[in-house]
Amino acid sequence: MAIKKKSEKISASTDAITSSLKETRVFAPPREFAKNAHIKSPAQYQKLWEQSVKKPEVFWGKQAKENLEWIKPFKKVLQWKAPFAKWFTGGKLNASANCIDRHVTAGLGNKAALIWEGEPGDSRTLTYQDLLRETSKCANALKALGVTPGDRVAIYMPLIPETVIAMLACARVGAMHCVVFGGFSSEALADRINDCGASVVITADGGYRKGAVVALKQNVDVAIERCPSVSHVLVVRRTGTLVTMQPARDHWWGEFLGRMSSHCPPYEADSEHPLFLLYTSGSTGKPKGILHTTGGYLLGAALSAKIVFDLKPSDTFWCTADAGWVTGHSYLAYGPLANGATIVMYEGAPNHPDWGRLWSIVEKHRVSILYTAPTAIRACLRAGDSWPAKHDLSSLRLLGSVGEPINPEAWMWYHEVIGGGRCPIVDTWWQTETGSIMISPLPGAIPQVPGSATKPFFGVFPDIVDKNGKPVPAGSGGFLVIRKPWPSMLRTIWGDDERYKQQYWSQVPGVYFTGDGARRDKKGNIWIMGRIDDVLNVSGHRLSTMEVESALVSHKLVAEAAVVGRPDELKGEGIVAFVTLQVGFSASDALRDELKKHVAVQIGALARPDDIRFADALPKTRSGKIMRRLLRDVAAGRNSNQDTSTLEDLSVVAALRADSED
Ligand code: 7RM
Repeated sequence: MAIKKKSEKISASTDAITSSLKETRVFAPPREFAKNAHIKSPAQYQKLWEQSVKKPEVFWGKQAKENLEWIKPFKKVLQWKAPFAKWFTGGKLNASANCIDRHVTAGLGNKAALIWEGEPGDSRTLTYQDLLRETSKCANALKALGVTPGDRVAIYMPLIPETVIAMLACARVGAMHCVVFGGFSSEALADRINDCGASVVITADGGYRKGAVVALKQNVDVAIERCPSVSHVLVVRRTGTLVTMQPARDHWWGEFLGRMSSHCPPYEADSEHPLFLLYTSGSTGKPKGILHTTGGYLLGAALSAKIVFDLKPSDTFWCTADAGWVTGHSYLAYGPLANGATIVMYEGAPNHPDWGRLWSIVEKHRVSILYTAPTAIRACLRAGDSWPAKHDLSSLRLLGSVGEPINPEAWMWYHEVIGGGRCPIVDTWWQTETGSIMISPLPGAIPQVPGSATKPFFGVFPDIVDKNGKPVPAGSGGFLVIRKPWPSMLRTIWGDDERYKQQYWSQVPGVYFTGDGARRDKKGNIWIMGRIDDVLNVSGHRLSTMEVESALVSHKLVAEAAVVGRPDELKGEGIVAFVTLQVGFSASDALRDELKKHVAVQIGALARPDDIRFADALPKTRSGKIMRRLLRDVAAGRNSNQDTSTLEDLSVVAALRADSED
């Protein structure tokens, strides 16, 4: 393996985003892996990809027939009245039947569908047969509570099997689920319930997180005081925490489902019948309810799970995402279950009781595919190699990353320390809005380059353009857009078609605007450069914050970094970096200077931070995305009126304000 790294000076540019990351290490798929993979070579990938974008309707029509079970076949693959798409019209199917019943019918009833581990160490395994019984009972319970097709059901749960069961039960009766992350406040929950008008809330008495109990039911009680649409609450007993049950409104899951039949015929949903709503925080204003529908979404999730993770019947697939995030929809639940795989699910924190937890789960359940976020990888890297070293990780054959750009240092650690140098890494770029993976190496076919998401998935036609919509040359940064509709694309923002049009289809007319910056290198590999709102403008040069962060993290003492701009009279924007250090090292003025110099050497003097602030932790959402808009306020010394409902730990911000260089 050739290890070579260099950086180049920044060149002046006004429209494009200047790129300085020059990662040149390449990891070809291991021969054995490629031999057994669904897609085995670059040529095979290239041929299929070209077919898929030249004749998308032929490609997707074939895939939909092969990968999904239809109650009634579809008549037309795509109806496209930009920007509104309808996929597989005339077809009828049920998502829960595709994820469960068809595998039971195929004789896999006794196969483990879901292996779950609670934070305290308790565990449960559900076979496909078990999943069918529990999902059917829950579906009947929803019907008994008055839920009908098209209704909305809010799910506010810890990560326990009932969360997936509840999602599948909604799909079974044709109701839309709206999963709200269990770490969100009652305020955030109420806003989302009110936006979608949910009639039922499914929750638990509590959930375990870092050894403590999160009082979920209590939050629900507070939230629905101002949610007139809610008529019933179904409560799973998880922690035994004392809760108040309001007669007629609140029901214990165990008792209520105990009275239900374990048979529930799946609702025959039109392909475009809504499947779920998932809220994402827009950069401003109220959260957006992203709408996904049945046939297209399920095909996107199922096919990408199969091809990108090279899923085989023998795999044990662990996606560490919470169900409250889109990754928990597509790759914890729908994608792998549609493929009849065995999934692993873990309730708690990665460092409970210590930093060996993830690796002990991999060892115990013989996980073969692990899919997690760079933030978790960096946290584990920071905790040190001694934790994974205590465990047998030889069951792993493939690793995945999602949520943020993965910096080359974290990539290399993941590859060597976790993957033992033998596992390909798929760096998967996608969004809540895209529903499924859009850009990623295929593990048996595409050479991986640390930090690059590499190539588009089948049927995905990305481009990188300037603000006038003109493609930028190779090597230049620009806006990432998608030129053609794809089956798992969002259909609209709930209740707001105008905002949907304006936000995603108007910035560059006629194409889908991702909001991310990216560049393509000479080999055609795509590099995601982060959200365009995060781009810095220093003396007329547009710099990607992510690249300055990557340069900081390449210093051996730095664990994690977040870079933002602050108003600067001379330069337009000055650069402020928030830095956490590796365990055992402390901040000093000397280190501050050293880090500034390090960035200047790595990228160029222009990218040298004006201010570096050391911190114990950075403010993040629970899916691990750094909340830079909050840090911009901290950097500028402003009080913040940002929406902090998605922030994991509010105290982090107070601590950052306290540590100022000036
Ligand atoms: C799946 C998910 C979407 C945003 C997206 C990007 C960032 C996600 C990667 C990535 C670089 C990746 N959905 N992002 N994956 N950036 N490389 N592999 O994260 O809706 O929660 O976020 O996340 O900015 O636009 S999301």
